Amino acid sequence: MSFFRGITAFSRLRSRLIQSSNSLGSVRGLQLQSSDQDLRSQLVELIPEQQERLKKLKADHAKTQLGNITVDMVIGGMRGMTGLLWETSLLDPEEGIRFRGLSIPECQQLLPAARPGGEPLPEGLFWLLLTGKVPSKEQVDALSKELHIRSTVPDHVYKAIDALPLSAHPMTQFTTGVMALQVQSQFQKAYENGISKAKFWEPTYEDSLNLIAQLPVVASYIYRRVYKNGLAISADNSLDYGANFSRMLGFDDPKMQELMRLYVTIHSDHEGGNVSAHTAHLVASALSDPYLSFGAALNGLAGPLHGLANQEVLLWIKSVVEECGENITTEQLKEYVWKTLKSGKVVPGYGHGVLRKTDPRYTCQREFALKHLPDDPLFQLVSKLYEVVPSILTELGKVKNPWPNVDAHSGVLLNHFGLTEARYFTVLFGVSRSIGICSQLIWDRALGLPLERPKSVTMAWLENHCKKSAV
Ligand code: NMX
Ligand code: MLT
Repeated sequence: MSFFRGITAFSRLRSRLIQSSNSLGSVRGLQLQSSDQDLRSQLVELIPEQQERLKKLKADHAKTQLGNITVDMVIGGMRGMTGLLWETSLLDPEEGIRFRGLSIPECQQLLPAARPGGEPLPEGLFWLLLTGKVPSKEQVDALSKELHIRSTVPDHVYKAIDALPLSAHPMTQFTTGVMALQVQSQFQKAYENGISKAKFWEPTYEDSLNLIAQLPVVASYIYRRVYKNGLAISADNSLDYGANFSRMLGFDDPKMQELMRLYVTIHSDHEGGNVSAHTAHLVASALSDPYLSFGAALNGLAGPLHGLANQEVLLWIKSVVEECGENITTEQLKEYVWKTLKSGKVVPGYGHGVLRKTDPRYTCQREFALKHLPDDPLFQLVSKLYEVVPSILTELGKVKNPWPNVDAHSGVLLNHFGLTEARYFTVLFGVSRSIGICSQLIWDRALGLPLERPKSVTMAWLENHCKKSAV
């Protein structure tokens, strides 16, 4: 154990020395530059017009109805109840997610890529979510550089993670790392120093960029700590966000870099009502800083009905292979699915709270697999499941969406390139989700959105209300 800790400490120091060669002073330099290349300057221009837009909406339509609230919405997890303002993306039940109006295929076509015709750079998606504009390659490259400059993780963060046993779930280690990062919150300091409400968005922006920049470093530290004997790999500042994350995890294959770019792009945002985004938005409405809010979001993401489903899917697929072998017949597969359902479990990766068709995030991962790993046996099993599961879930009679979601596919792609440790998968989801959540948190503060505090009622209140309504 002490040998292990020795290696960890040495490699950690090495990676930190490389990171700290970037001075924080140059971040300020970048931010002060007012040019098209600078994300912050774009926000400075956009914020007043969006504030006016919200003011007008309030003045003209404050009492316009958005539908009726029914009892089943109150006791059924608020499904179908419109109750949140979330600017960065919108989910259509049939068509799937649009990021600032762009579908996933449109993002793949329009956002800058590292290679011609390649997958979008997640930095470009971040720019799009934050500003509503498609950035140029130069703008994205400048943002990549800025994120590198901001990526130095303080020493105490590694120590906080190291205090946990190696057996702690990677998501527990990740949330611990995020809470340790919170010590550097500029929002918290500014609030303590009496910052005016009109300026709240500025330290929120700083915290958000620092958090997004540092998460891959923390996440890969956890991966290397748990699965690779603590041998950390240093960042390469010449690489983009996705490729550098892949490198720090230990994967240099250009196809894996492309997968990471796609993965981080498509998991980033799914409008505001999903558990992680909603949690962050709620917590941030109390003026908790982005670290506190995102830490809370991660705890929701770690649940098996939400982000942990990607772990569950690969473990379940591997259990199918273990029991029935790789050349499983359709009949055997049907039997296995029924066995899962009859034992009171869900089929992971299928179903959704809002979607009513196949998730386009599933479809684009399938296209990636067809292009890069068509013969992978687990990919072929995922394809077979697509033929078998929806009709069984439909037969069950109660499942509103029998089609696959994003998590049904992600694990087999990572597994193909050597990232086989299913328990780690939700951490990757978390790194990506920071991009959507932080983009919206900046707008929450820029628009001055209030404390979130819906009304709750008791069963007795509902019974009385229904009795009175029936008269
Ligand atoms: N397997 C078995 N039963 C299911 C499934 C499934 N994949 N999906 C829904 N059901 C059941 C659900 O448990 C509920 O049963 P009961 O009335 O006995 O409680 C019934 O069908 C109705 O549920 P829905 O209204 O269709 O779904 P809901 O909106 O409540 O839940 C999920 C949505 C995503 C939680 C649910 O579909 C599920 O548990 N899926 C499997 C887990 C999963 O893949 N989660 C990842 C979602 C995406 N993400 O990344 O967050
Ligand atoms: C997500 O990406 O957050 C999931 O698909 C869950 C959801 O949208 O409710």
